[in-house]
Amino acid sequence: MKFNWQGVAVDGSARAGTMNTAHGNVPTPTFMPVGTAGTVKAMTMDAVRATGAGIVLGNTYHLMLRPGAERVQMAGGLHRFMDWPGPILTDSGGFQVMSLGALRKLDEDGVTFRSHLDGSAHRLTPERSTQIQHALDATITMCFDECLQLPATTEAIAASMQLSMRWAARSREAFVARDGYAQFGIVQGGTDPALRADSVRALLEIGFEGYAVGGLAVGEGQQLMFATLDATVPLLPATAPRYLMGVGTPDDLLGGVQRGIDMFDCVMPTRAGRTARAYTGFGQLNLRNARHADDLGPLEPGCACLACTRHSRAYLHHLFRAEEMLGPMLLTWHNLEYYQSLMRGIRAAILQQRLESHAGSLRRAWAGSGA
Ligand code: PRF
Ligand code: ZN
Repeated sequence: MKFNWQGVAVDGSARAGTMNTAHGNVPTPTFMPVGTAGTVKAMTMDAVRATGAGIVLGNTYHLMLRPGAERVQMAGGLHRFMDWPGPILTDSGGFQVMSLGALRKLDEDGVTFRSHLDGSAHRLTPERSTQIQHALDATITMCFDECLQLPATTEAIAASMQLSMRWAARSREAFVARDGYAQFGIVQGGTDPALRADSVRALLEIGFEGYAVGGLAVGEGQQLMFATLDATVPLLPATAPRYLMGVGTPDDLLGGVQRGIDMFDCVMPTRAGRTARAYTGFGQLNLRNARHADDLGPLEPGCACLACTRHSRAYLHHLFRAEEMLGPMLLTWHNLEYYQSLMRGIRAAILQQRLESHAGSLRRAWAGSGA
């Protein structure tokens, strides 16, 4: 079978569709839980499945350092190793290496860096990153790119984007095509519309199965991020999936879908869950707060997750105060359930051509403090 994305409905710039892959089909728009080190932190894969997730993300950087890509390959690939038979997208390692700051050295050929685990020296190039992602058996492989820290001068952003485009061409050369598998190019260019357009042109010239928008959610703020999407997404082919990397809050996801994005990933729901912060339809709340100590009601009425169907806010509050590991487990489950149900609701609204009014009700409910 071929990898592809098929549109089902359009509502304004938003699209609902199906992404078909070697490891199963994914309804879009979709949110990909982050499984950095071969695990969605604090979750069993059955629990991840139960939230309705269709695809998860893995990381080249972390898995190459531990346990090692070839070891995962010997274990039958990442799908079998982590017990996720569905599609897996792996990030290329470029972004993760950059966030190490002083521990790296970048040249035309690639990046040399020191492991955050033991200080050992490693090198990533477009070729090596692509090989590692193949060894992991990633369904979707990402190009090796540089994600520049903003703010930066236009000259620095242009030079970085052009390097990423040369690396994209080398990543494509190293990609071994197989039925149902894909490689996505990554648009860079900061918040400069002209550089973004240049980057899109360069990637279209190479040709990929899908396109990601990188280099955003790096401190520029939601307004500039949305403006950059407005200038970038319409230039991408209507027939290919579009992925906004490392984004975001529920409101970011909604705004991204309204601008034509199909795929998202972010550590927010999992990381927040480990630190007692819950995402709900009525905004965020912190379960460590004393006002929950005697609240025997559910965290979020109507939520299908284990935390909400079987436990009270008082119990969740107790678990976090006592530093019991079930607290992070239950709240991660809730947050992932919230993100998946958010995407299901958005998709249903697109199918019924009522995304605008659905977005209005979501935003009003987030803003009201019914928590
Ligand atoms: N590039 C890659 N991964 C990423 C990003 C990027 O620009 C971002 C940007 N927020 C998140 N993850 N390869
Ligand atoms: Zn819940």
